[in-house]
Amino acid sequence: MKKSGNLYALIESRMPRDAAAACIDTPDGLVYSWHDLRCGSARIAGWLASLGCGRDADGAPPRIAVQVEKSPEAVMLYLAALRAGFAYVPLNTAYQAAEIDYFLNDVRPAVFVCAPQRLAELEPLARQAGCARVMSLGDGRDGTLLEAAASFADEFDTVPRGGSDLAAIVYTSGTTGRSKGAMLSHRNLASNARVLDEFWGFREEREAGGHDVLLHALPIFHVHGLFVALHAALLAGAKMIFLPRFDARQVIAALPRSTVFMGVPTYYTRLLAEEGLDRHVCRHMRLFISGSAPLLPETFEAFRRRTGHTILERYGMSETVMLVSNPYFGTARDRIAGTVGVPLPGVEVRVVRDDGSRCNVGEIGQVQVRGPNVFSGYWRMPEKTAEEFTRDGWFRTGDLGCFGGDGRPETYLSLVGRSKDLIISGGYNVYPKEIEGYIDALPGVVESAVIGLPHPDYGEAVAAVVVGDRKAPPQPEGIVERLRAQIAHFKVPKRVWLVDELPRNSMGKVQKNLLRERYATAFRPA
Ligand code: MLC
Repeated sequence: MKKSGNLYALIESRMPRDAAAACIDTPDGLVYSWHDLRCGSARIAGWLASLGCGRDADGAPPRIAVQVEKSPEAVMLYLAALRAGFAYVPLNTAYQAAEIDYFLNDVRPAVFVCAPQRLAELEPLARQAGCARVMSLGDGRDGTLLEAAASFADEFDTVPRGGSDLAAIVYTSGTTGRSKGAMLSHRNLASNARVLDEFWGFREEREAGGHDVLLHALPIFHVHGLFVALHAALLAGAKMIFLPRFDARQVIAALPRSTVFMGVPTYYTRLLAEEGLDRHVCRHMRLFISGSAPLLPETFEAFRRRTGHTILERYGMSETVMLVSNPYFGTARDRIAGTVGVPLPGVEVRVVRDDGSRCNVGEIGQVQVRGPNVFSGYWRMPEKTAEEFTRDGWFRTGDLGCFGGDGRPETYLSLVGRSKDLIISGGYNVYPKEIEGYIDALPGVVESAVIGLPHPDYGEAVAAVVVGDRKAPPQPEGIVERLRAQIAHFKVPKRVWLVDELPRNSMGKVQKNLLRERYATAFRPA
């Protein structure tokens, strides 16, 4: 029989022989075994399969959109979606109704699962978007989904899928203001998970008889927490200490029982702010990984001094999962601050000039990527997809960088900026264009410019410079209040300034660089 390309088949093949072994530990003392994970996901997959949802006319598998709090049952739901052949669409728990409405109308899911307390608000939106089944799942093993799944068998024959079949759609905010769904296949996810298993030493640890324990503190609605951290643990057959959210003290309390930790730079700066972080609590750790935003060399150095551990920085994005990483094997000196490391095995990365020719060592250009990890395109946006790929099949990441330079090895990539206007706040991507659209629609606003400014906690924070109507100007507090009623709070500017006009160049383009200079020290004093 041909081997299924379903990612779950790979995950299942790696589960420890001892199915009673612990797979997930929660802070409230619950322990889920691998057997629990398999049976729980089988029951939900059984329920999903019983709905009889087929593919769309264009061959797209049915979608399941999910906006739930982090819990072991949410992991089961993700695995169940893979097993039943659905494409999984995770949604940030911070999204408000208008944002959810957009995603549901764009992705047209057959099933929508949300938190029990949001069911009354979101169910009508989902129904209007043509969604036949709206269920709830809480973080205390509550909600209608588990009730519905309870009567299904705890065995399920995973639906065979080809490697190129769609496994997940991850929404990334759009440069034009409209979010785009990055389509990831079973092969994209499986190839990346296999590569990381080797590259970050999980395999070596396993084969040497070690027992990795992943301290999982990331949200599971983004690539980092879902596909990088979760897949790493599942493929390694490693236990996870599963924290519902990042809390620096809770992480420090769990570190002595852990071997691997993954986080965004904000996690590391917050850990460093705690006295309890020292070499002793890290004594069983073998690896700290950072990604999703630039890690400042100060943080890298301070962490090394305090804990004796050298953070491994890597580079990824929703469209490509992981593409470049500092090495795990070798000496600590091989992990170089200010670089994101070398292309992962099987992944090709190039830095090119505007005319497409390759840059020299140390020369800054556009970073492009090709490989089995790279997504196939944006959900039902063929023009956008075409724009983001070169004719010879390389994906334009939108990041600017260089190989080598400043005495660094020429195989190491450093990122130095972005060609797309993007803010990364605490590891969340925020596209100024989207926020400007909301601000410009407010009464009394003539126009606005949204910028990212250095911030001690979030790395960058969202801020807005607004030109108001001279006769009836808006108040900055009023703008913030109105935005908070409409969009996820992490996207709402932390500061708003009213100005008479925005600086423009001779072409009429707003000079955001001048605004970033003018307000540079607003959050982070010089
Ligand atoms: C929360 N808030 C933020 C924020 N997170 N504001 C700006 N930026 C952020 N990142 C705001 C909330 O809106 C809220 O505002 C207030 O802070 C408190 O909310 P909270 O949920 O209690 O916040 P906190 O626990 O402090 O969260 C901060 C954080 C979190 C850093 C722990 O943002 C986080 O876990 N970030 C990780 C993001 C992540 O996983 N990124 C991976 C993307 S994948 P108010 O006004 O309501 O009080 C990717 C690809 C790759 O990029 O390579 O990995």
